[in-house]
Amino acid sequence: MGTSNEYGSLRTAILEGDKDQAVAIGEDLAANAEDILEAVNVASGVIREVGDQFGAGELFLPEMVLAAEAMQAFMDEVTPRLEADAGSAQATGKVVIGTVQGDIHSIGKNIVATMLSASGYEVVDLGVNVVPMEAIEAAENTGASIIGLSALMTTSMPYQKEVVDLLDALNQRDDFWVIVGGGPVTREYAHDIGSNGWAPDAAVAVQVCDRMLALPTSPANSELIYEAAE
Ligand code: B12
Repeated sequence: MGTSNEYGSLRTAILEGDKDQAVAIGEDLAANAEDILEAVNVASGVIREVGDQFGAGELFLPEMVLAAEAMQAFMDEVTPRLEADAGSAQATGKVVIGTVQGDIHSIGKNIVATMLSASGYEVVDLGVNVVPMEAIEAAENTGASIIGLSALMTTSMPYQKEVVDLLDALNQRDDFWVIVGGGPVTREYAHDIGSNGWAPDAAVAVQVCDRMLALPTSPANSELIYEAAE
């Protein structure tokens, strides 16, 4: 476990946008933390705090940018350890994942991609600002069975729906499992837009993908999967 002191320093480093300090703490936690996912969850909580302060007008865009850079620098340090710890499963399926159109938030999507690939999935990361048709074509061209869509803004969430609608319109709804997530994306929303899966974090995302692929039903006929099997 990282010490609460170290988590305190990590919090300060991200809040203050201190990249060097975030890298130093990341290095140390990558080498010594017992549970690296716990450290990632702490950092994720801090960057959300920054978002809340931004939303409340208590800090401004340049500060949010610096905090995000510190968070990203921290993630760069700990990602290899995250991969190593989750790793060693056999390949189970192929996923294309991206952040939807109009949205450039990548941190959470990257964590999900890392956890999936460390858990044995072949992951094709389409990056950010992915238009609906691009996601579908990429899934087709790579032979993926799952399309993962991240949205961090209320204004970009409708593009998750658009992917599902397009699959319907193209008569391809049964070809791919769709899983959605990201800060404002609720389980209810995922259900309402006809997604197959939803997860609040990366660990659950892996479990939901495992469950979707094990289902006897086809995507068009499945209920929303949103948690690990009991
Ligand atoms: C960091 C950040 C940024 C960084 C992004 C850096 C980067 N490379 O990603 C920067 C500074 C660049 C940025 C820019 C902007 N941002 Co911003 N940003 C954030 C912030 C603070 C944190 C997001 C984050 O990284 N969270 C940490 C990660 C780990 O959590 P997560 O993304 O939720 O991911 C986890 C789960 O959701 C889930 N998950 C995520 N994706 C997926 C996908 C699948 C398939 C599954 C199953 C699960 C899953 O698993 C993840 C891991 O556990 C949020 C605040 C917030 N509460 O989200 C605002 C926030 C999202 N941003 C916001 C805004 C407004 C903007 C800007 C428009 C600001 C501006 N005026 O320019 C621009 C957006 C430009 C654009 N077109 O996209 C608003 C959005 C409001 C809205 N409309 O909904 C927020 C909510 C801040 C706020 N309170 O106002 N931002």
